[in-house]
Amino acid sequence: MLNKKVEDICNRQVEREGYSASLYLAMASWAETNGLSGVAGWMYNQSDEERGHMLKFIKYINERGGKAVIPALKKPQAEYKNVEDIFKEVLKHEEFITASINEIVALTLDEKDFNTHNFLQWFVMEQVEEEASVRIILDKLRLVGKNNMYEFDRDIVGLRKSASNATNKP
Ligand code: OFO
Repeated sequence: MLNKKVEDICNRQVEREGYSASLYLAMASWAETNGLSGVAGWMYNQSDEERGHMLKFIKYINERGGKAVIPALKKPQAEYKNVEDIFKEVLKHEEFITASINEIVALTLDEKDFNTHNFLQWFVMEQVEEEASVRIILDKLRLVGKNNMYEFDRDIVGLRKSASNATNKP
């Protein structure tokens, strides 16, 4: 049975994962309406993954005798300067999510909730992978510069998370 503190912080994460899904949908929509179908595809995919993360938390909370609360989500930013601006925002957001997951991990140790601690290990690894994949994209963006967005948009299709981490999936 989840204690109230752990249940509440897991519900906070339901909201944060849901917001991640919305944020990446907003970015997908921006990219799609700016002729960047490769970037849009990456963002749609990422949004689906985030919904998967939210579902993992919802199901875990309910399975452990808590009650998952489906939150209202704040409206994500709709306009962006350019693709680099978008991916810088993605990295900032993922770093925030990593810190958020780490806070839950720390609480589970304080509360001696080793089941939830174990459940969270998948997310700890996922965050390493997500941050790394966005940093690779930002490096590539710096290399291509602003003038070769056509090529970048085509290449990003191959820049999904590395195959070596393919087992770390929801
Ligand atoms: Fe982007 O990993 Fe969940 O939020």
